[in-house]
Amino acid sequence: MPHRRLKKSEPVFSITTLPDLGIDIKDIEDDFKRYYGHRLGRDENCRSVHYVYEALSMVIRDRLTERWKKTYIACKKQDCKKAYYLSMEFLMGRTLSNAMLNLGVDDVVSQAMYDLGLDIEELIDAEPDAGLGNGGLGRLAACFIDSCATLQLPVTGYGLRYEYGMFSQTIVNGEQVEEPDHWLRNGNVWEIERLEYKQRIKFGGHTERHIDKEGITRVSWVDTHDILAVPFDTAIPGYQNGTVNTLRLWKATATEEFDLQEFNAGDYAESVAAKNTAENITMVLYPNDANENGKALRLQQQYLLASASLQDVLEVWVGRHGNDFSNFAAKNCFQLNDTHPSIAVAELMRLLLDNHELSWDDAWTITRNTMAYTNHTLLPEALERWSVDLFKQLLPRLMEIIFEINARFLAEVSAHWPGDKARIARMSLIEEGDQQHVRMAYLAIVGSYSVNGVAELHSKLLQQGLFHDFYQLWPEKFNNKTNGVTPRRWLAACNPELAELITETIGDGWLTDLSLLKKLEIYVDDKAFCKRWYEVQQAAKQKLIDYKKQELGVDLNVNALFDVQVKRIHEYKRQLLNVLHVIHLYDRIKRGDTANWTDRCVLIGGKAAPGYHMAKKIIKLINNVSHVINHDPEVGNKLKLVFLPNYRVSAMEKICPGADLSEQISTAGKEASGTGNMKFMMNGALTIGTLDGANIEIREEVGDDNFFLFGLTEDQVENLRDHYNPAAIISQDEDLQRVINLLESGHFNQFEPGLFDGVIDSMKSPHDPWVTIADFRSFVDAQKRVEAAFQDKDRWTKMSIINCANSGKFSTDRTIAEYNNELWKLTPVHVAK
Ligand code: 376
Repeated sequence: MPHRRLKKSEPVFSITTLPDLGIDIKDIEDDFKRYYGHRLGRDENCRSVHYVYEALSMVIRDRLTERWKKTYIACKKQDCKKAYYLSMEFLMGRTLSNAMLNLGVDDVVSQAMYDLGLDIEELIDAEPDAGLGNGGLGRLAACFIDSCATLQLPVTGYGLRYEYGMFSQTIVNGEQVEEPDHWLRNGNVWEIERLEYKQRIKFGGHTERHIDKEGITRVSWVDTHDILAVPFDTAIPGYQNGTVNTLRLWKATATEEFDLQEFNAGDYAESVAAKNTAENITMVLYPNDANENGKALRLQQQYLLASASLQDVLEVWVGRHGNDFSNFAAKNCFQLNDTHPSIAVAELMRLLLDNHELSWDDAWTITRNTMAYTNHTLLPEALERWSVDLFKQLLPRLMEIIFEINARFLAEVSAHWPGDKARIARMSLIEEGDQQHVRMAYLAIVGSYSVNGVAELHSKLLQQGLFHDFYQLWPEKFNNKTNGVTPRRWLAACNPELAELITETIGDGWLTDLSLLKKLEIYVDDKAFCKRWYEVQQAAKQKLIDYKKQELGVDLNVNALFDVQVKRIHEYKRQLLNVLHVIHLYDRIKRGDTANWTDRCVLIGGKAAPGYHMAKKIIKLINNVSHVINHDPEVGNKLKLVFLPNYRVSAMEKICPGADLSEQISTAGKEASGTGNMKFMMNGALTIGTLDGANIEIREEVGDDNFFLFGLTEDQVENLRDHYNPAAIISQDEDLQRVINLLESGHFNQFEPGLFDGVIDSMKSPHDPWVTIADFRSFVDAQKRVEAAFQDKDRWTKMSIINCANSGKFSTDRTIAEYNNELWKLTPVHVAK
């Protein structure tokens, strides 16, 4: 055992007496040289930018670690309530530039690197993204922990340390090809492995009952195949406030005795293979946002996260309070990021009942007062269900506990609605049928004191639709927390020129109180300010153009309207509606209808789940249309369509400062919130959007005149369902007819006959859930209003300023303050800077 605890010897030193590390240019340069030369063993002849990046990162990381310890000590001293954000995904992106900004050393470090003949931008770009998430839900978790640290709230993020993150996307012959993302290949200087805090996780086996001394039935879960969860910690710095919180990610490894058993049986190879099986659990992030589910490995991942994190928290609790849990719920709370970690409800019950010998009622009271659940999607196909058979096999004790929770819950339902059999079947945690399934969302609702949606409309629809029965039973549990994004990464770091202009104009308070951006509004009539705003926007566009020229070899025109849609490829997000509009513009050029034309570059990017065939076809269609348009000399600069490959956090950091128009065009009622919409708005882009998710609140903030609204409302979409007739709509709209004809004639797939039949048929079907055809005319008209506004540069600039000025609500600082004031009730912990 290499990690035995110190027994006889006790340390006679304390690291708190260390002198603080300096942050002057000289300190940074000296430390950098020491790491580069002595630690990494490199010199000026080494041409690899990676080692330079690594040496600088170690310099920054040391300064984080210093503050990290101080935060830890301050929290411990106060014995305050803590919250834990449980999430299968933390889409962190890059760390270096954010760490420098939050430490307040970005200028000094840039200068130090410059003095050494190094370009800080190049070093920042050398870092691989930590792509440990699919999209919105994972990036939200990353923005949340940034805001928690900035608000000095004692919140720890718990997640999984996937060896392979979100796949890397390349486009071959117009099609998506997935490549594994081995992001840890060159090591990760930001993490600290903490073997001393490993946890044991059980799988398989069976349960046994016995009566203890007090005559109480106790359950043991035995003959299990255990694995170990080892934590890797990353520092999460607040914005220039001395606070550094923790993101703790678990890695699965084999237990020592598992190896020994095999060794004793004489099978060396088997034992090494067993190690591999264990490590497989955290090998790869599942790249499916929303569909395809039910894989045993995914359930193992979820349980590992829940069990390791809860045991970690309970270990600290027992270390301080022994087996006295009377205050546990007052001092701890767990926020569940969707249902993915919701097995934590049953696992906390198990640990309290079986390991700490609490009564069912006491354990249940604690559980219900510590868990809170956030829902991120209304799509029924995305609701998690696990087969009872699989559950019994992998987690027999947890299945028993879920059955018991369900029996007691259904008794409550019966008491509330006597004789209402249909309601009991609807509300049961177990879905009956050919095969029984556990409904994870219901487990999360029943086991939590709070259920929230992520935008006003979404929360309302949860209450009126998906979770209506539960809302009737416990209306007080339901609430809304509109999403946000962190303004440090999504404005200050990614758009330093705009940030600088803002700070020069209104001071730097906006970095921690984004509502102050409102002060910009009085400058919309200031000619000099508007001119600078315009110039900064043009420079940001030029930077994006240069970057894309280098990456893709495409030439884009800085005076064209940059029309951007980047997000996961999904039918409900309606990239197809965007493509229909592009084809319509192409058709107008071809028929010479170009009076008063506005040049436009349409940029579309995003990944499709590898098994989502329709989404992959949509990518292929975008690329084929792009090929035809961009190679047509008649089109020239009037119109470009570019697919941006491998969309990810670091790509968005380059894209959002250069966008004029943000496409938020989902079918109303389907996008829970959206967060890309907020990033674009903050950077001064205008939105064309439906009344969906947070778009509604964005429009409320900027006013109707500064938002390009189109499309059916959620009610109208629902009312359309039984009499939707896309064929009739097409026949009555000449423009649309021409677009469909172009598609059907094979104009974009001349050498690939029939390739897009499935895509075209889906839009033409009266059963198309996304009613793309129904919104075409209204979308085209809204795009015309966009063009009119864009042609008037002064008007557009004013609208851009107004959008940025009114983006204050969409800071995660506001979102987290609401979570804290209404749900967590933590006291900020101030740390001496
Ligand atoms: C999954 C969703 C459903 C089922 C399985 C999933 C597995 C992984 C990732 C998922 N992702 C999301 O649900 C997701 O990203 N939802 C998005 O969450 C954002 C943050 O709240 C919202 O802004 C988006 O509207 C929502 O689509």
